Amino acid sequence: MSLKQKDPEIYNLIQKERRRQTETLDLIASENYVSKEVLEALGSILTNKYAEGYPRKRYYAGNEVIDKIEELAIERVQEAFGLPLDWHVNVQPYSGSPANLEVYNALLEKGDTIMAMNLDHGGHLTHGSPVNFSGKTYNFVHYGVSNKTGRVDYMEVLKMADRVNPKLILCGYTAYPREVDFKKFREIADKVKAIAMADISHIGGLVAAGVHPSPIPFFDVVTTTTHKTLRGPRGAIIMCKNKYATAIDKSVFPGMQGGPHENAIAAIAVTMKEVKTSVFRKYAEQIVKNSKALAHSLQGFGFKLTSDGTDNHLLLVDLTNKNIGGKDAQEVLDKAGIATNRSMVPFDARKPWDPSGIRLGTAAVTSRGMREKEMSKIASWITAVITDPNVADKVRNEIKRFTKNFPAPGL
Ligand code: DSN
Repeated sequence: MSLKQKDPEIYNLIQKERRRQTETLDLIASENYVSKEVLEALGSILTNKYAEGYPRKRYYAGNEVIDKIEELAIERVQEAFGLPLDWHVNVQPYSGSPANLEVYNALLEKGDTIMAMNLDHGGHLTHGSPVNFSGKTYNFVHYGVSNKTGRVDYMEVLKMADRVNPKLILCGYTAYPREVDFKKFREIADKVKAIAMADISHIGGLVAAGVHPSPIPFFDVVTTTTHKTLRGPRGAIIMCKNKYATAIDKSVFPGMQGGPHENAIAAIAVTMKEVKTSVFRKYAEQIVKNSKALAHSLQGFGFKLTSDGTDNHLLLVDLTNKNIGGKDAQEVLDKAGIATNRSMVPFDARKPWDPSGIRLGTAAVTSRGMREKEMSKIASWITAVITDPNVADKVRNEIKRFTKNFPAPGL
């Protein structure tokens, strides 16, 4: 029996969501469309299997095939990220938040000092927010961006590191539009003998494709989710130098997780095969071209961007000169068929529930084959809707017609 026959309620809701994803523009910087092959692996019978442990050392019977799948996923991650031989991979974290907590749990004691980016300047909840387990357990000290350039001020980071003597320096952002100088972070970490950890969840696909510099030559531990620019299933990977491998593996299982989701791990393997292709490299290059084109067009329409532009897949629009807050902007754009998310901007005078900015990303629309020309069209729709919210319904109809020419993968 099909899902449609057996559970029409859920089937119909999935169809409704499919329609929404098809007929709207997804500019949420952390979202993407997976291929139908990734979906196939994710929806496979692998979800039936318990495989607590690691390949060749499981606590349940019947894992011969599962071992091969997990080993293949690990091998493909090594190839996709060009990992040196003395690096180790764990593909079991359920998602980015557990992956980060698993690394802290492996390498730190409660109360240890970690330096990370301020959440309001583009950090993440698991980078020491006081409402998150990370902030409640460790002593996070936050650096931010310069109020002049909107970029990380490496001199300030160095001074802070000297002052607070962190055990770990974390470099990784959810709303930072500029290239990260991983070498500089390494130099700072070396000066204070800290572990250097990068969370490349947002830029993972750009790093694997060589479109953004990689932290791997300089860092000790790297985490990434697999569903943003990497365009894979929801999940995460921890990559680390061999000397941290045992502690990290133990922290993932049995420390913080039980049975790994082997259907997701198979889908990660499929993703990594896609990532290693020249088609993916071109895709990653186009993401950045599209981001720059969108930034350029929006600036032409008078929008202010933090750091004055972008080097990666995202841009952060500061709406303070536009007579609209981030919450209302997100809502009216959503009504017009443009999905974005509101975001704090550095030194924001407003609060997270209704901040001054919106964050835009080009990974998903680039997956639909859109290019620079389409970015300028999108910028003019954004401008029209922000200037006069009454045009939202008209724009929604235009976007519905427009998206027909750009079928989304997997839909
Ligand atoms: N929620 C993700 C994002 O939107 O950036 C990060 O976890």
